[in-house]
Amino acid sequence: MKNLVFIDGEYYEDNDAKISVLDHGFLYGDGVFEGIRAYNGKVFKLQEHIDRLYDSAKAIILDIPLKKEEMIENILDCIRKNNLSNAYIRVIVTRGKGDLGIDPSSCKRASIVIIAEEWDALFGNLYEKGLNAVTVSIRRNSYEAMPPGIKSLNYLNNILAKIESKIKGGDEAIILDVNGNIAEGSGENIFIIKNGIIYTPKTTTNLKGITRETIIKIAEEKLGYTVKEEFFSLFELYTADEVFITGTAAEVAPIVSVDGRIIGDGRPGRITKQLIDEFKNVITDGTPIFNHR
Ligand code: PXG
Repeated sequence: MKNLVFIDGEYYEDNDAKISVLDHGFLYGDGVFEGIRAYNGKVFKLQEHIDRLYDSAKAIILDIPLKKEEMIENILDCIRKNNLSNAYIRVIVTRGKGDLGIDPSSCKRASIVIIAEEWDALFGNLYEKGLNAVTVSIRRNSYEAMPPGIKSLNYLNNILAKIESKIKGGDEAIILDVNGNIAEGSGENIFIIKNGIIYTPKTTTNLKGITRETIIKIAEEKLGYTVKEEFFSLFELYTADEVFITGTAAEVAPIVSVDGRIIGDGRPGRITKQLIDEFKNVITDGTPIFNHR
């Protein structure tokens, strides 16, 4: 069956779902997006994703021509139109159609695209045995150049990291910040565990991940672990007892080696597995796709 894509209030079959080449999202990557998942008929952390989308838009002075509640209704409607109960939902807001030239003042109205598809967890069969990660030479955009908290349509920084990780034979990239501390994966936040304490970098060098937030809450409130939000270096990463990454696409993925250094005993760690189990419990909670309100 063909997917139905929402563009500015209308639905199009995916082959016919098109945006103008004069849209500044296409011309300059001028826009913002979210990746959201639904599990068993419920959208996970929908309000949090919407809040982040509108915050990203605000940070780039982009007016989204829908109220948050309307956006939520359109997202739920798009999932229903595609008859999905497990879904990956991509919401894209572009600057809209304008003149050539970067000045967005010629773009009269932002365009909104919603795509809902089935899409399994990003790393396929790697969750059981864990990922081999590699660090890459490209650094995360500095906060001063482009705050990593803006989920913008310009993902070249992350794409270059992904390409380099594949060239180096890794399953995923680990990106350092401009100071040489660990920032995040190409589309995931990162955690390490040492002597029972969980560490993750502060969010000035990475996206304020919703899965990250969920895992911190599970770790602290449900399992009673100490979580420290602080920067750490390559040495701490290489010598960690456990490493894992988190994201909407990737969910929670254990890392079992970094640049050839075996992490722990080379298998997904005990605490990581505990967190994965608890994560599977909480994703059943969310905004119902049917019977909303
Ligand atoms: N860092 C970056 C750079 C991301 O892009 C995350 C961390 C994790 O954030 P969440 O809120 O998802 O826990 C992301 C999210 C994709 C895709 O299509 C990427 C993300 C999310 C969904 C889909 O590759 N990245």
